[in-house]
Amino acid sequence: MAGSADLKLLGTRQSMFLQRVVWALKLKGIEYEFIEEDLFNKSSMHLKSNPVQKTVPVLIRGQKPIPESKIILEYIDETWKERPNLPQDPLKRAYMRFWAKFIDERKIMAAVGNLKLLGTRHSMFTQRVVWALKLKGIEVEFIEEDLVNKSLLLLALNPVHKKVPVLVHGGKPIIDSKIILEYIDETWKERRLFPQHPPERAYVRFWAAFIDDKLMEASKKAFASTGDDQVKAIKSTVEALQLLEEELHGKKFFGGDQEIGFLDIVAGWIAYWLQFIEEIGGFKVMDSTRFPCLDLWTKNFLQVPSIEQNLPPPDELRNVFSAIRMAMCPK
Ligand SMILES: N[C@@H](CCC(=O)N[C@@H](CS)C(=O)NCC(=O)O)C(=O)O
Repeated sequence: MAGSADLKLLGTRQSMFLQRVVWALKLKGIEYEFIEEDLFNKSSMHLKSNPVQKTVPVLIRGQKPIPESKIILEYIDETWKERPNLPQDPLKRAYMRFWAKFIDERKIMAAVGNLKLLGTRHSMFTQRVVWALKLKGIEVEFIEEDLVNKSLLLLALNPVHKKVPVLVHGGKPIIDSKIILEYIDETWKERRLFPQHPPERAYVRFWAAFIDDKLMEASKKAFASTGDDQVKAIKSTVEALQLLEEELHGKKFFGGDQEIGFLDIVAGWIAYWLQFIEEIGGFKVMDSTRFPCLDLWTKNFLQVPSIEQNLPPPDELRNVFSAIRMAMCPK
């Protein structure tokens, strides 16, 4: 193998800029030592090797650091000449540099421009954000993600969880649907989704956490299991639904009698996705006799225009859930 024993590459594994350098080194069969950096706690080697921009990747050869992915690619190509990646002709090299600069500055940066939402149409978490934006009349550019083949943009914006939804506002990513809902409500104050008083705000946050952590987790287990495990998970789902039924008692919406709010949006998957989770998972928990308040709430919630007009098609959901169930419970 070519390369040098003192070739070090500083970076973070999720970074698309790091991967460019990894690919170039691999293509040329060059050995190197990879040093994972923590961008929240930059090492002294990192800060010393790129004191100007303090970014990674940085390639260090001997004692000499080379920062910036595109500059590193050129350095690699000029140093190890086997399997050249850059054209030899100066005009073609100039064109290549032009387009490489364009891709970094215009394409990636444009994608993280004003207000974008990375998500998938079938995702109940993504849809929470879509509904909130619609209710407030805010336009967003929707970027459909393929979760089987996640985009570099998603990995760069949400390197920790690599999940959708991600809202990008003014170039800054906001992650996790419930956090995004709070962000939206704090940023665009028309048509408030949250109550105004701190105790009520704390209260809706509590129930939102209950919906995701208890009810959704239990129904996910019921969906992804069979036999005794499924029976146990169904029981937990019903118990959680019962608590929610009691919470809703006497109200049209979780957010009050007039209009839907944060908690209705978080609970929205119960009104629509749950029926497909039940159908494909082969179990039944919702019924109007057992949960009359939730049943009525479902009907009212699905009639709200911003919700009704923004639901994924049933067949699409059936296909998605069938594929997941098949992967989890193959038979
Ligand atoms: N707690 C997160 C959950 C998001 C989530 O689980 N998103 C799914 C799509 S429905 C995802 O991106 N999955 C990709 C993966 O797990 O790799 C939120 O509320 O935003």
